[in-house]
Amino acid sequence: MKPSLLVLTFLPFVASLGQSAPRATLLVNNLNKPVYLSAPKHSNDYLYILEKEGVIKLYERKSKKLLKNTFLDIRDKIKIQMTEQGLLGMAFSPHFATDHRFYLYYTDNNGDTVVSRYSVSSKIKADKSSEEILLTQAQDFKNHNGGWIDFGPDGMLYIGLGDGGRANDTKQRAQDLTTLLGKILRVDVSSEEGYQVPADNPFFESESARPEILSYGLRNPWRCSWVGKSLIVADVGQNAWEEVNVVENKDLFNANFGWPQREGTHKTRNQKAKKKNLGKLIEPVYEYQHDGNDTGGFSITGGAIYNGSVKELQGRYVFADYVKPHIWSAKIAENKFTDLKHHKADFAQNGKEIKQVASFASDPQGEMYIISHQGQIYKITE
Ligand SMILES: [Ca+2]
Ligand SMILES: [Ca+2]
Repeated sequence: MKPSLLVLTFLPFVASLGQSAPRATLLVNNLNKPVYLSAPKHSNDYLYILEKEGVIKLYERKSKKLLKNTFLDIRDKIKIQMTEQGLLGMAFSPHFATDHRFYLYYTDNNGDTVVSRYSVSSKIKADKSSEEILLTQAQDFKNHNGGWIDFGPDGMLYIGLGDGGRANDTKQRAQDLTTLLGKILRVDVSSEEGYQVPADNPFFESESARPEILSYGLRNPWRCSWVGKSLIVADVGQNAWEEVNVVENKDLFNANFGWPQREGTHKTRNQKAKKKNLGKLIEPVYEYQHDGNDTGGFSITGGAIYNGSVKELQGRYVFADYVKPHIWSAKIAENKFTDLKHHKADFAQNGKEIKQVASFASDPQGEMYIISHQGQIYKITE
């Protein structure tokens, strides 16, 4: 072979080194309706996998195996009558290494929302008897339960609740400041017991609003994530528009995400929705329509900014549609959402798309996982 041909032959290989396509590698199979996973900050030993019916399983990263021992089983506290109910969210204390505490969001035997605090006996065993219920919220209907909880950059616990359920926010909860439904809450859980409302919460001194409320006008925030000091909120639409919002922490205070007067950027015909609040209206940075195209879908699953080892995805927001087998990524910068890419082919398993993506989650090292409600956890790899 002539030297020049040799160079040419190797060029495509060299070029592909810089931008190899992302892949999804199956990590765990045969789970029972997984919805999320989490791990304490800085840890690298286990992934804590949430199964909706109320079990938290442990994936040991070193042995690449699911442990037989379950971390926690609270199936007796949960009764699922509809798919959006169950054990939905988990957040480890930012000081887990010293306080050994974590937080759960679930719907209970009555279908009502519970946010509670637990402590652990060891890294692989939660102390079930340690449960301290921090918050409860009666649910009107079985759907739209939200379920995201996470600590913010300010050390406060943030909690996302849906509007209670059914259609058109029929009970007008999302704009009603006397209920936690349809809201993002912000509370301080750093004390030994209970929680405090931070004095800078917008309704801290109000007598007519719940002081835990930070933002309102949400239909069913199904997965939010922090990027620096901004929160990315994916709100599930009704029958027309799915939306992504990016809001700086300071702008979340008294923010109105628009529901039920708006679905995405569009005015609804919801005549009953007379209740309104005057806070800053948040316009989504992205919305997609209910259709069968590659850019459409029927129920958004919010993701996160990818911070793992695959160069092509770094700094991009990865998200999905639950009903359609779409996984996308896009750039989000200065409130502009650009360069949408479909990863259908990249993440396919033997030619089959990953279906029913319930959540994305990242480990403390930044690698991202795709959680399929059908029972699989995939890791995004090169
Ligand atoms: Ca509900
Ligand atoms: Ca909205």
